[in-house]
Amino acid sequence: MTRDVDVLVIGAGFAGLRTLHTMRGMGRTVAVLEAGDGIGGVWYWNRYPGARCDVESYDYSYAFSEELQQEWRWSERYATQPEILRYVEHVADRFDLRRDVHLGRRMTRAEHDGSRWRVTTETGEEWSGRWLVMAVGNLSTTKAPELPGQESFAGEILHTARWPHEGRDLSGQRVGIIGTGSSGMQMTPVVAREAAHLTVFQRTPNFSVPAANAPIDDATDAEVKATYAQRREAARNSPSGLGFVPSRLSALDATPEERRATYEAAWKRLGFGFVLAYYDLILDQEANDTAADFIREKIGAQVANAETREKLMPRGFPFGTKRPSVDSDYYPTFNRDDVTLVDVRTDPIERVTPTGIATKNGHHDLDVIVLATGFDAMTGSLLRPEIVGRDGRTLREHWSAGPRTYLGLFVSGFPNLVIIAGPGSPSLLSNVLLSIEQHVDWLAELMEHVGDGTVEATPEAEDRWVAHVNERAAATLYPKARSYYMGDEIEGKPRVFMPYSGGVRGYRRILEQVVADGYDGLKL
Ligand code: NA7
Repeated sequence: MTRDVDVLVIGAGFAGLRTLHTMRGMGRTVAVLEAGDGIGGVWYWNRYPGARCDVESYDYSYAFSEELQQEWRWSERYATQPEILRYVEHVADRFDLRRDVHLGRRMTRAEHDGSRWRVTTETGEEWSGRWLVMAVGNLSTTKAPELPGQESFAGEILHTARWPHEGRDLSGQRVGIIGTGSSGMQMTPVVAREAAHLTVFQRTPNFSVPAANAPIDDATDAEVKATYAQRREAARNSPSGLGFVPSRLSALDATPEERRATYEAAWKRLGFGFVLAYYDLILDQEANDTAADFIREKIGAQVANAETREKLMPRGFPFGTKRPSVDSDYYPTFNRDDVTLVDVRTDPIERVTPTGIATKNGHHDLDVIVLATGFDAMTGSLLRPEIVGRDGRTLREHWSAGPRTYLGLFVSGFPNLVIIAGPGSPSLLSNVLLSIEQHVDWLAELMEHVGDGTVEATPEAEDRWVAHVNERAAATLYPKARSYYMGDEIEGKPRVFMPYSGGVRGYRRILEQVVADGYDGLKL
């Protein structure tokens, strides 16, 4: 038996739940299919010790309900995973969302039959919807390298994004962490405090800036809430969707003393926003070098041992072009006697043994190996199921040379298929929660406009948009780094810059213009 709804949403994270709430409010029938056994998406799965958001809590939260944002009390500047999951659960209950969320349903196939999307789940259920909204997240399909000999390991191998729900006590254990992206960097200090010994296997040292995390006191909370509307408006008008005012100054126009003062202030306070300390840090190599030098100096000052310090130095790519981490005490952790750093570029992992990891230069005894190796970013969860559009063409075929979208939302040949915060939109380069809400609101308006009609991007509009996304990226330093923005995280993945780098504000103007031009680029 097929269950029919108007809007079929895939994924019950922040994007899927917001889509459900809004579309239901418009009188549409909605069903959300979620692979996991709980809601929350990335915050349901990523339960490793130390997991936290790198966007401030007040910005990484829904803006659609004034009551919600007034009544929820965040405890820290950067919320931990358990707190964010509690928030998601609260939202689901408060807006009665759960009755339309169907857990444990992984979509394996979707085919457009000329008027509806026919969806099959792993459990063999069939669903259909006039609209298919992919709210699957940018970092949700995990990447776990197959290490030679890993089946022989007598201990446990865990992935940060598939952490056991009952938790895992690491006290007294010898732990190895492979990977030093945000997950590895967040985990390292927390695990070091607990474990008997920690070995960090690093491939590329990345830039990281301090989170300057702190509890939120009542006065701050009251102040933010009294002016929340302005904060949200500032975020919508910013390049990244973060709630502070970005600089309009060039790093190269400042004197060395002025620059240092700016960087010192940014270092203490801005977290991820350090990238915006000057507007040209991501556009100009010389400007970028001034920030990169400053950060290297700061990293160096935190690490006592000269050899370890050198291994931790990010070099060879501009600051910010590979997503920087926002850390709490990552670097000083390497001053501990019970923490070892292995640089796998000079001392590569050769194999996993029953008792640990053998590298070229030695053996590391381990009870637990943690893969903090990240994700098949941006396209992984969109290409894993088979999605078949008009004329039997699959999304995999259509995207064989990299993702192709119009506005990051639509794909030509795939009527009424919508991707929330997809490739070609600000997505991972923005406060993704703000980008999600922007997409859902814009989509709601479009759906009101077309009623029972169909929407599809024209091939010309898609070509134009892909060219525009590439042109914007080419004007930045992003392509200079090997990063998941460029598809470098997976061998053989087409090397194209996937998010839209024109900024949240610029992108919003484009969306507004598309509407003003009668939904230019869309066949209605
Ligand atoms: P990331 O940022 O993709 O980091 C993955 C890390 O794992 C990175 O340091 C990789 O090194 C390393 N890695 C991946 N494969 C290997 C192998 N085979 N051997 C050694 N090291 C490897 O994922 P995260 O989960 O940390 O963070 C994801 C996002 O979550 C983050 O950007 C924030 O937006 C929040 P590499 O750099 O590829 O050399």
